[in-house]
Parts: sequence; C-alpha cells; structure tokens
Amino acid sequence: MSQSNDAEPVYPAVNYLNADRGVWSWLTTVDHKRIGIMYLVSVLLAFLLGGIFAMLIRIEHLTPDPTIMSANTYNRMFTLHGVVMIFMFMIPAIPGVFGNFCLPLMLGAKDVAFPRLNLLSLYLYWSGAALALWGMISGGTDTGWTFYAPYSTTTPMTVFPVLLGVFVMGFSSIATGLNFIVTTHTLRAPGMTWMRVPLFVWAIYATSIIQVLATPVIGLTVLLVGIERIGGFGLFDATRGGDPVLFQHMFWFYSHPAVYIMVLPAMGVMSEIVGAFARKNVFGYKMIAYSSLGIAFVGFFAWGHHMFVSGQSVLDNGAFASISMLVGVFTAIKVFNWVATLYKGSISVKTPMVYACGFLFFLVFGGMTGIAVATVSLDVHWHDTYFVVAHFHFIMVGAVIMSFLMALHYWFPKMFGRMYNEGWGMVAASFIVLGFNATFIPQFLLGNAGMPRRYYMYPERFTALNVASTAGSSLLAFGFLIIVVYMSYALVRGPIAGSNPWDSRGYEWDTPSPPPKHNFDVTPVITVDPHSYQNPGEEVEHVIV
Ligand code: HEM
Ligand SMILES: [Cu+2]
Repeated sequence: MSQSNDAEPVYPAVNYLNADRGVWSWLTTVDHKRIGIMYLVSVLLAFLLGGIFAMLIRIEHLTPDPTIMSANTYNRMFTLHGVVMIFMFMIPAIPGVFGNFCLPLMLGAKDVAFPRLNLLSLYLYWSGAALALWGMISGGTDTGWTFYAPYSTTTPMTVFPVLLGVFVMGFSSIATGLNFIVTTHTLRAPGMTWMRVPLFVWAIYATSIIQVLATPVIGLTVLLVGIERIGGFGLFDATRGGDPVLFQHMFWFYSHPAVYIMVLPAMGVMSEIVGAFARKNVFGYKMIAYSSLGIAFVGFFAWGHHMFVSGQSVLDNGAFASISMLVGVFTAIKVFNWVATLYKGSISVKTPMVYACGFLFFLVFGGMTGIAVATVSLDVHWHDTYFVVAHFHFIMVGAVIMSFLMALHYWFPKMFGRMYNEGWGMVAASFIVLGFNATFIPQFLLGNAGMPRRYYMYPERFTALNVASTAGSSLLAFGFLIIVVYMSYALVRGPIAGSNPWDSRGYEWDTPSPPPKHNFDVTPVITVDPHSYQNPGEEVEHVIV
C-alpha cells in the first residue's frame, strides 16, 4: 500500500510550504502542517535559550567558589532554565511539532478536528511564553521551576507574570490535547479501526488524555500562588491555618503526570521507528498501545514519590512507592517489545536508528534510577541531591531529546522534501550521546556523594566531577551546533527526498514530500495493519498480538 522509493525523486512544485505566500499566510494559517512547523521554530528557539542558561549554570560550577555570577543570579538562572525547558520546550515539543504535523497524515485526515482551535493553541503558547519570559527578565524569578510555597508566595522577586505565563501555556496544552483526542475519534480514514491506529497516534492520544485531565490542576495551583501573593490569605502558610504541603500535593498531582506528557510521545516515536529500520512488523502492537494508556492511568497515582521526606505517613510512602513501580512495569513492556522487534531484524543503521539506540539506553537507565529513587529508604538519602537531577535529565534530556532528534531526522524529509547529510548526522549523534553521558553520569556520582541540587557553591572535593560534567555539556552543545549547520544546509540544498525515502509503511508516507496543502489527493482507504513489513505473500512473521 505504501509507495516505495521513487525511481527519480520529485519535489512537488506546489506543496503546503509554498501554496500560500507571505508571513501573513503563515500567521493566519489553520493548516496543521504549518502550525507544526511554527511550533518547531518556537520550541527550537526555547531549546536554544534554555540551553544557553544550562551552559551558564555549568560554567558557574566549574569552580567551588563564585565563578561568573552572583548567588542571586544563579538562583534566577536555574529557574529560567527549568521553566523554559519544561514549559516551553519539553511539553509542547513532540505533540506540538510532530503531533501536529503527523497525526492527521497518519490518520488519513485532511486536518485536525478543530483547525482554528489549533492555531489558537499556538497563540496561547506564544502569549504564555512571552509573559513568563518577560517576568523572568524584568524582575527575575528565583523559585525554581517547582514554585514551592511558602517561598514562592513570599519572595520579593517577580513571580506573578511567570505564574500567569504557565497558566496561559496550560490552556494551550489543554486545547491541543482536546483537539487530538477528537481528531483520533472522528477523523480516521475509512478502514482504520482502532487496532489499525499507528502507535505514534496511540501515544499522542494517551498523552492528550493526561494533558486534558492534569493540566487544569497546575493552572489552579499557580493561580492560587498568584492570588496568595496578592491577597496574602495564608492558604499555604502553617501559621495561619494553611498548609505548605498542600502546595506540593497540588503541584505534583500535575507534574508527575506531566513527565509522561513528555515521555509518552517520545515512546510513540520509538514505536514508529523500530519497525521501519529493522524492516519487521512491530512486535506486540496491542501491548504497546495499551501500555500507553496504562502509563497514563497509573501516572496519576504516583505523585507522592516526590514527597517521601515531606512528613507523609509511612503508609502513604509505601503506597506511592509501590504504584511508582507499576509505571516501571508498563515501561518495561514497551522496552521488551521494541527489543523483540529489533531481534533478528534487518537493521539499517541510519541517523534515526542511532538515536533510537540512544533512546533505549537512556530510557532504561533513567527508568531504573527512577525505580531506585522511588524506593523510600534510598530516596531519603538521594532526595534533593544531584542524583535526582541526573535521574530526570537521563529521562528528559536523554530519552526525550533522543526521541525529538529521532523524530526530526525521520520526518525531516516528509516535512521539507529534502534529505540531510547522513555522515554529519552520525557525527552529531556521536557527540550528543557521548556528551550526554559525560554530562550526567558525574551528576549521579555527585548526588550519591551528597552534593545537594540548587546550591551555589560546593566543597572542594566535588570539583573534579563538576568539571567533568561541564566538559561533557560542551560536547553536547557542539553536537547540537553540527545539527544546526547540516540541517540548515539541507533545507536549501539537500537532495530531493521523494515521497518515501525510508521505504516506511507509515501511512504518512503515502503522500508526496512535502505534502500538498490538503494532505491527500484521494482519501486513503486503509486495508492493512500498521507497521506491517512482510512482503505480499510472505508468511507473517509477527502477527498483531
Ligand atoms: C519516564 C519518564 C520520567 C520522567 C520524565 C521523570 C522526571 C522526573 C523529574 C522531573 C523529577 C524531579 C522533579 C524535581 O524535583 O524537580 C523526578 C523525580 C523523581 N522520579 Fe522521575 N521521571 C521519570 C520516570 C520515573 C520513574 C519510572 C520513576 C519510578 C518508577 C520515577 C521516580 C521518581 C522519583 C521517586 C522522584 C523523586 C526523587 C526525589 O525528589 O527525591 N521517575 N522525575
Ligand atoms: Cu514523579
């Protein structure tokens, strides 16, 4: 059903990129593909900004004493880094860019269910981001991305605009989630039963459920902190009958599920890519699809693992720890199925596949250390140390960024109709995987040795590991620089990709690259299961189980 490699790849003269011209046509577009591209530009800018802050933090830690900034600036720097990376990059990254671009194509639809709402989501994201940035730059926020009360309600720094910014970006996230849920329910092409929905769509669907259900809670939480700063009602103040731990409950009730808003789409990308680059049917389609829903569900009941040392009862600690382990089980189901897909596959080692291997490694290590910090007795030691920083960076920078890059390299030819240079792709991937390990493995060791997170200075004996981590981060930054260079070149001069350069069986490859404005000339009719790589007549190697 999918087209195979065109003999002579063609670049369609009229496509979604040039069908309408001028900046205004972009700013007022309701085309999901153009909205995806605008998200791409936006999240890349956010990533650049957050990355600059990260490098400044790493440079500050080159020496135990003050290096390049004051203590106050340091507090503002890690807040800026956290808020920009989490709310402006990680959360919108894969759903905003690849969800928007690919979901309707994968479903055989012309667009999302509510195209105007989709554009509104982008404007809400821009407005929220602008508000938050303005707040952080004009006055400076020093609360950390977690806004813990009572500090956030009492610090003299500017916090309100940032809270409002997070609130507004939350609406963007909710609207996008709602749009994707309705699209998946109502706009599937004829023949696409639920068991023929591509795995990336399943992952985005599960993510959307979390976005719609959990995001209102963070909205209300930040709003309460804002109201508290203005009115001083004592909601989170123990001396006036309030409860600072209440803040933590509300914050983590969103923010734990939010980590799955980041990682589930990343898992979805992986599920698309393993089959395509191993030339095998994805093993355990149903298990992968349902485990996304399982993670989404269980993820709602694990938040208390962030509060093991907050005075929570032993019973609660035990319950939250056990539930956290369950998330590990669902994740392991996916990992085993991906590995089973790769097993005996005819693997082509292309750039997306290299990132897929990196993704597996970082996800497993990040997940295992997650299980470790979810073990109460161990977490008492590790809580608020660099160990936790390394744990979540392994997942968020390691796994999610691997997946973002995997998606970018896999769908780049579909988005822009051109190919990038494979050799440079490999070089950059090597720098990134190496640099990433060099940055964060020392942080595990630092945390275990007792270095607290968010401290401005540290004892002499932690210097070597901090220098190693900073050196690693410069490798990482260099890797990203290489990508910027060869991708920019590819955009203008890259060889024409053709509709399906990977000979993938994903439905999104059944249309020219770049696709026409209306996606498909004829509405596709889906007659085969997704991710099927056996040839006609060939015995089915892995049926859908
Ligand atoms: C799969 C994606 C995951 C992501 C994106 C993620 C992300 C995070 C983040 C952002 C934090 C720290 C937040 C902060 O205090 O600033 C964190 C801490 C934690 N994570 Fe994960 N995590 C993931 C997986 C897991 C898993 C699978 C488990 C357990 C089974 C887990 C258990 C924990 C625990 C217990 C903490 C708190 C540690 C402490 O503060 O002492 N995580 N994670
Ligand atoms: Cu958590």
